[in-house]
This record gives sequence, C-alpha cells and structure tokens, in this order.
Amino acid sequence: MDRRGFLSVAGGALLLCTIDGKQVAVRTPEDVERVDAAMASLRRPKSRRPRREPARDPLDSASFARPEPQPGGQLREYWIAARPVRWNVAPNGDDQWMGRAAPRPSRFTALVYQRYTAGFAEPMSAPRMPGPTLRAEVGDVIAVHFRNMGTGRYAQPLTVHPHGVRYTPDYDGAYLGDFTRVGGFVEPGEEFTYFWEATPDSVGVWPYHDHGPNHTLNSFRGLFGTIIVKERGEPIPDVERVLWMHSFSPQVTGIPRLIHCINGRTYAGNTPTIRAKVGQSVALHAIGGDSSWHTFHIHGHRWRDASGAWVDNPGFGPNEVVTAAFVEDNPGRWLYHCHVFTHQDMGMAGWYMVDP
Ligand SMILES: [Cu+2]
Repeated sequence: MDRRGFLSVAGGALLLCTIDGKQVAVRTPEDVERVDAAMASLRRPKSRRPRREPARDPLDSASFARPEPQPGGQLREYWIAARPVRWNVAPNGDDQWMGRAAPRPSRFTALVYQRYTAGFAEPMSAPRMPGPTLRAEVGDVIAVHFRNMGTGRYAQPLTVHPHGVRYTPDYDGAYLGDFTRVGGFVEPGEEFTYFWEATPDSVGVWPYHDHGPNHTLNSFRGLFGTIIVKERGEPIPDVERVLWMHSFSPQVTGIPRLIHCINGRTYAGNTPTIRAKVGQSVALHAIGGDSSWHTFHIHGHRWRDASGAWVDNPGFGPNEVVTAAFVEDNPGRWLYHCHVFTHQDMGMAGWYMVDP
C-alpha cells in the first residue's frame, strides 16, 4: 500500500503525540518511527535543561508518606514488566460468527504488561492483553514492582498509571514535563515500585495504563490492564472476566486497516470465549480502551445498571467501565459484542457459552 492509501485509512484515526514541546499529528508509519525515535532519546526531566525555567511550586519538592495497609489489610505485591512482543490478533485465523476467514495480515509488534514471579525470576504466563488483573480488598495496598523491558524502537520511558485507587504524586505514574516525579518516567532497564491504596471509594473495576511521555501510542499498542477492588470479604463471582473493547490503528500495526478487538483479539473464535453454567454468578466487566464510544451487548441476557434499570446494551466511553452482573439462567451458545455496527462487523464480538 502506498502512502496515500495508508493515509486514507489511518487519517480517520488521528493520533497526536508531542515531540520536543511540539504537538505532531501521527498518520503514517514514518510519523510513528519519528515519534518512537524521539521518545527513545528523551532524557529524564531532572537531568536535562528545561526549555524555559518552569514556575516551580513548593508542591513540586514536597514529599509524601508511602501508604501502609490498614489494620487487617495486606500488601498485595505484583511484579510486572512492560515489553514488546510479536502479537497475532487472529491466532485461529477465522471469523467464526460469519463462518469465514479473518482478514490478513494479523501480526505486528505490540507492547504488553506481563506478570512475573517475585524478583522478575520468570514470567507467570504467556503475554496477554489486557495485562495482569490486580486484585485487592478495601484496606489493602497494591505494590506494583514495575520493570521497563523496552528494547529496540520500544526502548522508551514507560509507566503504570492507575485509576480508582488512592495514591500520592510519587505513585501517579504520569509524565508531567518538567514537573515529572520519578514514577512518571521509568527508563528502559529501570525498575520502580508503585504503592496504591484500596480505600472504601476504590470498590469497583478500574483501568491502569501507560502514562509516560508517549502514552497514547504505547497504550494503544497494548499497555493496559485492570484493577478490581472488592469490599473486605466480598465473594468473587463464579465467573468474572474483563473485556477490553479497543482497536489497533494502522499507525500502531503498520497494517492498512483498523482492527477492532476485544482483549487484543479480533473476531469470534479469537476473542475470549467465556464459559458459564446455569446457576453460576457471572460478572463481565467491559472497558473502553481506545478513543471510541462502545456498547456491551450479550444475547439472551439482561441485567441491572448502576441506577437499577434493566439493560442489555449499555454504552461507555474511553476508560469507562460497565459491568454485566447476573445469575446465569439461560443455556446456549450466545454472542456478545459491541453494538456500534462498524465495530461488531469488524471483529468486536465473541462467544458466550452457557452449559445447562
Ligand atoms: Cu465498539
């Protein structure tokens, strides 16, 4: 595909990145290369001369206490690395809903958060999207020991930024230009430990994602995951799954089509197949992982939303979460999908299998 053809498909999904204090539009694979190269050579804000002396505030040098678990709470430790992996959006090759082959090509280099055993001794599973689900109860502290394993063009500063939990500025995981604290700029090969508190207002399901200087591209490459906080002693449903609805743009993949995904896979048979049994408690959490608005529809099922109304197709936007919670009572092979028609028809769909 030539440059003009690529622009015509990528132009609809405009990405903006900031290089050298200037915001640039990222449309072509060459634009992406330029951004990656700039990010790989970006120095930690404290070690470079600021473009102009920023208006410092006493808050910028203030120190904050590291949170401790509440009495009866625990420290929940995770070792998580960010690293590039070859990724296949359609490993089974089929669109099982329509009984046809899934479009090709389907491979590119993604970035993932991968869980390791203590001290980064070995990976705990194959690379996945979303990254590891972090679980806690109210009163706990989540410790994420984060290692940036970026290599090659992905050797860029990366971070982990949480939603939903309580944190001090040190553990925000956000790049803030000249005001950046250490957790907002973890260089390739470096480690940083984030401490996040599960407070009573943390109960729920939340995203975490990269918030370094190249956050849009790198989050869209796969650097996202989920935090689930429960009340103390609250039971975990029999079937609880997280479904990230997102897309890979041509800028991210180098493939000249927009790829609509659930958990990094496209089309039923590649996207998660969820299995439940009549009588089981089920909670399916759908999260928006790109710049689009999505809906979450499960055939044969209805559930109550937060206001108490019955729904079967609630909408949600970027980094918003909706939960479908119900006791299973309807056996069969069901579809679940986003009901934005272009999304559902281009891969944002999967199977929900209910055994009698
Ligand atoms: Cu959608």
